[in-house]
Amino acid sequence: MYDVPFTYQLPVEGGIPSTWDNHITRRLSSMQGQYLDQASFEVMLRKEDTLLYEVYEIKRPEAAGELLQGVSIIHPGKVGDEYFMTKGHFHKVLATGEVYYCLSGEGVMVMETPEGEWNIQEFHPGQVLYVLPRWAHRSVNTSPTDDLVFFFAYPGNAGHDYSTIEQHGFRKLVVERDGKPAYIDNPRWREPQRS
Ligand code: M6P
Ligand code: ZN
Repeated sequence: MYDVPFTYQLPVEGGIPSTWDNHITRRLSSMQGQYLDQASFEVMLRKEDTLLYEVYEIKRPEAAGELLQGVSIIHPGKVGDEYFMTKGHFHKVLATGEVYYCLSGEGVMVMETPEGEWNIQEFHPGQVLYVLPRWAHRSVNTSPTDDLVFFFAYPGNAGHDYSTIEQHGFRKLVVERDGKPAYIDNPRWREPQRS
């Protein structure tokens, strides 16, 4: 980890940064219960524990004031009709946002607040996406053929809270209908408990 300001290269082609510290890989087996079509999930998993997405992280202290950054690559594919996607998370420190810059591919970011408000934004190359504080986020690759590649940065103290999404998923699912992405209601989703 550097203790002086630094630069690195981020090639649009391929999208792997010239310097990185962690290479995280997420396979089908880590998405148990997250895809709607459980039968297709089981059939796929029996054949192969497919690589769904990868993250190249540039390590920084997990402290307020720092910015954690890196590149995510989501591979193309579907489980049943549902496109490959990240697990998705709220930030542990809810009042922290995240910025994304799409390098290549096509996809969407599915977002929602703890109150159940939802929002979906498209990713196209060259596009910046800002996830506001409090919004959970999951990226989805809607291309039948190409990787979705984007740069991200978020506050060092944000942390990841996966448990809420693991229980009920996001309110909206992104599925293929007539060869195109469509947003449908997630039958597993539950109205948040209000106190
Ligand atoms: C983005 C960032 C990372 C995150 C990655 C994978 O690139 O938000 O912090 O780890 O997506 O998403 P997830 O952690 O939800 O699997
Ligand atoms: Zn995040």
